[in-house]
Formats: sequence, C-alpha cells, structure tokens
Amino acid sequence: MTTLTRRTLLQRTAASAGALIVPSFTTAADGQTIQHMTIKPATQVLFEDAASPLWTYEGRTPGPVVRATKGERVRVRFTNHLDEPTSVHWHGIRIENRMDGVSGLTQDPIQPGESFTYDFLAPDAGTYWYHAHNRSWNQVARGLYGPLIIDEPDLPFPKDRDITLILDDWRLNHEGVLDEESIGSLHDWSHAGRLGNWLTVNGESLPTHTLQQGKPHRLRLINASNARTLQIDPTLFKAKVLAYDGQALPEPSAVPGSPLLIAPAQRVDLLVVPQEGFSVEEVSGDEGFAFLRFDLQGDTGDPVPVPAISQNSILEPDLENATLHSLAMEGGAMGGRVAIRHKGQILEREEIMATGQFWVMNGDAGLTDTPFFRAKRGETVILEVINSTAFDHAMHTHGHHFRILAPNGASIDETEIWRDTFLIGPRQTIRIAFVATNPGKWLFHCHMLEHAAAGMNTWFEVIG
Ligand SMILES: [Cu+2]
Repeated sequence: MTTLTRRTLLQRTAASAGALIVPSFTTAADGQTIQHMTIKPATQVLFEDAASPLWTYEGRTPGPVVRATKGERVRVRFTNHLDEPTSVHWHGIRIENRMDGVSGLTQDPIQPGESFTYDFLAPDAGTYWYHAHNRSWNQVARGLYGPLIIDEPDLPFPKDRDITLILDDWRLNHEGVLDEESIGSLHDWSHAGRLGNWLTVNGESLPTHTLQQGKPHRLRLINASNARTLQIDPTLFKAKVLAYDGQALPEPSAVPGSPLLIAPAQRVDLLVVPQEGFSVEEVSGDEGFAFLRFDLQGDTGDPVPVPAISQNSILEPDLENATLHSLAMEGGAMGGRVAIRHKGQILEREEIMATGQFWVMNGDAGLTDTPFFRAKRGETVILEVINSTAFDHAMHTHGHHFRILAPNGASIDETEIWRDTFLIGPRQTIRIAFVATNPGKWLFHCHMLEHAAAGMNTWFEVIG
C-alpha cells in the first residue's frame, strides 16, 4: 500500500471541470433577517468519485458565503446536529467579544441539539471567514468553515468579477477519502501540524472557472488549511495584491516576491486582468501542483479601469507610548528539553503524551486562569514573539489587526500592511503593534490548529 502524494493523486485524476459555486446568501441590510445554518455530517467528493464523510455547515464544505455590506448587521443562527459541542468564530473581523465564538473563553459551546445566534455589526469591509472554534483541529479538518465577505458600500468590483476562492489542504487516505484515523495524531501535534496531500478550491477538485478577458477581477484567496502554508507565484499570471487579511492596500501593489506565502487562516485579495487563460500552482513541492484553472471568455474590448478599494480605518499604534509584552514560544519536536506547565502543574513525560501538550508560551501550555496581559482600551500594545521552536507558526490575534514592526524574513514589506495572522519562522523574533480597541477576552494563538491544541494558546484582556 503506497502513501498517496499530491503527485500520485494528480496522476490518478482526470481533470474535472467543477463549477466554482459556493451557495451564497446575503444578509438583509436592516439586520431583521436571521439566516439559519445546520451543522451536520454529510458526504462530499473531494477526489475523483470517492465520497468523504465530512462535517458541514448546511450539508457542504465550505459552508454558504455569509455576505453583508460594511456597517450592516449580520445574524446567523446555527443549530448543532453533531455529536459533539461546537462554536463558530468569525475570523479577522473586529466584532463584539461575546460574538467571537471561542468555546470556553467568550461563550459556552453549542451543545448537540442546541442553537446559538451570532449577531454583530460588520465594522470593516474585506475578506474574512468563519470556522469552528471548539476542538478546531478536529472540526476544521472535517470541513467546518466558510467565507465571510463584507462588501465596500460602493461595490468596487461587480459581483461577476469578485471571486471567492477558499483553499483547503486535505489529508486523504489511499482510497482518496478523508483520512479520519490520523486526525488527532500526536506526531502532527508535536511537529508541523496536519499536512495534507490534496488541495480543493471551494470544496472542488481541480476546478476550472471562467474570467472575462481584459477585465479587472478580484480573487479573494482564503487559506482554510489546518496547518499548510500555501505557496503560490502570482507573478506567473501578472497579479497584483489588493488586500492582506481583509485590509485593502492604498493601491494595488506588485507581488513583492515569489513565492507568496499564505499561512493558515491568512487571506490575500489579488487583482488579475487576464489576457490569456492560466493555472494557479502550489509551488512548495519539488514541482508545481496546479490546483485551479482559469479560462477566458469575451474579448478585450475597451480597457476597464481598475476600481479603487476604500480602506477601513484602523487606529495607528502609538509606538512612543506603547506597552511591551514578550512571549517566548518553546517546545515541540526538536525543541530540546522544555518544562511544560499545564493547568498550573509541570507535566511529567507520560503526562505530556497523555495530554498532548507539547508547546509552551511563556512556560504554559494552553489557557491559563489569568491573561497573558491586560491592556486598557486605547493603549498601544507591542507584542514581541520569540520563536525558539524548530517550526513555523501562524500567530493570530482575535479582535484586532496589527502592524508588523520587525521583518519576518518574508519578502513582503509587512510594515505597510495590516494583518490578523502572521507567519513566524524557526528562531525568529517578531514584534507586532496594535491599539487595544476592543474590550473583552481575546485569544492569541497559533493557527496551525494542532499546535493550538497542543498548547500554543493564550489570551489577553482589553479593559474599559
Ligand atoms: Cu504553530
């Protein structure tokens, strides 16, 4: 029995031409309409004709696009038909803390058979997503995620040239079916997380989509993978970057280098003005893996101007009057001997294996009773993250976007952009800064979901 690789999977498959359709619903502007979603098991083909048992919002992964216009109220009522509790996190959007969806920190999980209504105002336009935030390493691996798109009021790109592409890295077994047996593997937890061997786009295998020749398109890429940092080269199709993590740049900007890294949970909005058809490849392997094809229709005709996207207003950090908090990340495989404190106790070796706690942040694995830090509302926080582990991590602040103060080794000039998730490499130190604007209890964790489950999870509190 051979282990499938991307390549062997690719060789086995005939190019399919699935439509890139995600069911969509739009939240009513008056906020009076509540959308309903059931959270339930369903089967779905991820590879050839093999049906995988998944967990879904409304019977399909990704779940329906939740779409509203900036400033509108979003209300979605979820009913849990799984056998385990869940909750729903709205990733990257600066909403009220009690709607943030973190089981055990901002809400009690939604028990089997029960419902919960998420109800918030969408303060910012941009590309976001929602996903399960209870046992996420399990629930997201099984398909519990979907896009959250908040439109600019002036709709800069017409809907038919505004395309959401939610990407996922699946681990399939030798039959091309979701490998359930390895979900929760402690090897994954202590190493690079759950890496897969097959990519889907909006739940489709190797789809082909049609663009309009010579016209500007917005491609909203969302990485929903548990742990894989996707690498693509947008210069191959002459793309520019419109936005990172939902936040528009002042103007479309050249892709600063190749490859462009999209860490788990990160988003990149690309501008393409296609003159010929093209494929998008994932380039981290020895050879590129083309996972998405664009064909063109129409002819170039008169040039269409590239729309400008208005920026959200996010308070600039006041670095002169900031409070510095340092966070040392240690542990994991090849990380040397590290004392692991979990729920106040230093774990013995067998307890580490029993609890799966391999990583620490400032000595602690998992959430502590008291926060990593407290900040007054309006205070600028500088977070210094020191990665002493042998692995990459994708660090996510809930409820806040930040500036990156120190270069992270990527080729992007990240000081010019806002992010809600940053990638940090082994032995790197990165400082981020943000104004603590949003009261409540917020997670700061690795979005490589096995790392979060295995200890890389802390929280901070904004008071006032
Ligand atoms: Cu990590």
